[in-house]
Amino acid sequence: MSFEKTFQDKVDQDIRIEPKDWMPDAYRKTLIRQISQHAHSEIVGMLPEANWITRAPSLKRKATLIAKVQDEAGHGLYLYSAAETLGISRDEMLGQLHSGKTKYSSIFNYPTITWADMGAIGWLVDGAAIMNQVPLCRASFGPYARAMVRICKEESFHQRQGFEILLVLSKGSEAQRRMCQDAIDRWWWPSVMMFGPNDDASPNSELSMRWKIKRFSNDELRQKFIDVCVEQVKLLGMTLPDPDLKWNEEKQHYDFGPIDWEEFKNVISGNGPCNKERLAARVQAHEEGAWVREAAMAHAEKKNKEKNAA
Ligand code: BYC
Repeated sequence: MSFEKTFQDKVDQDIRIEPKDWMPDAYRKTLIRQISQHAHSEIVGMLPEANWITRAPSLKRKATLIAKVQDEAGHGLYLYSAAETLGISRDEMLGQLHSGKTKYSSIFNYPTITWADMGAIGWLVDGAAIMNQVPLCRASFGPYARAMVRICKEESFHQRQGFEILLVLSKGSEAQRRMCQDAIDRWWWPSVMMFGPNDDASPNSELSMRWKIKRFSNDELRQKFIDVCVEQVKLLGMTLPDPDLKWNEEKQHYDFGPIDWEEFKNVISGNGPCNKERLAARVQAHEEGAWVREAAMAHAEKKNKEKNAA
């Protein structure tokens, strides 16, 4: 039996592929692409929220937001580790991020301009992330799937804390209610775009579905997300900024309005509202952290020498 066939048989039988197993080059390549971009999204995703740590409206809110941002760093680390098992180094992945060669999620190129944005990010952005990531817990590549289990548990907490921020604002003063609606209006369409291009314009989907990296298509997940949000927004007494949202009895799903794919393309090609700012902040943090990496290496080397001398 060919290596290729043994591999596909395992995938078809839902037997996990592990780092030392034989795998097609294209499978390895697409996993490195997806997992590293996912890791980058987690660490770039820390930036818009970190922006509000000093301005959170209470000590409790500040503590919760710090914990959430810290969780995102942890997610990035699990994911970089999972990608490293495929034979790429963390340095190389970070180099690709900093040079603009690899992408990170479009969503983090939008600004966070009011406190309500922390609620909208938790509810909508983490909500979209969960919808996309729960199926990834069953991805065919073992290290990725296992990393996703813990990530999803934490994302689910993030989503609830975001919704609760909006719930409090939605019951507040007129100005707070306006702030809540404004944040939903600004984050809705970018969140809908997070799922990626329509299925017929998604070049990676066919193979990723065959290899069970992806279990649902971009459009299927987007539809599920929209269906859930239409119900949840009612609890806030707010609205979603789409006049075309309408229950479709035949499909048993909500119809929705056209997505601005021009905007999406612009954002993923580096021209969104905050792309330059986000990358500059990442590069600066990396450069300022060089001494920590050097100190850790020197310490490891010293310990190694001591061990060898003993
Ligand atoms: N943004 O063929 P397609 C988070 C790219 S972090 C930018 O459908 P695929 C969180 C795509 O990469 C959320 N680029 O691709 C963190 C491809 O370009 P390349 C991140 C996008 O891979 C902190 C091209 O468009 N989640 O949750 O089959 C705080 C064609 O697309 C986007 C993940 O990364 C986008 N939105 O499907 C809070 C999940 N969409 O790579 C929350 C893991 C598409 O060929 N990733 N592109 O140059 C995935 O599930 C899949 O990679 C995607 C795209 C569904 C995103």
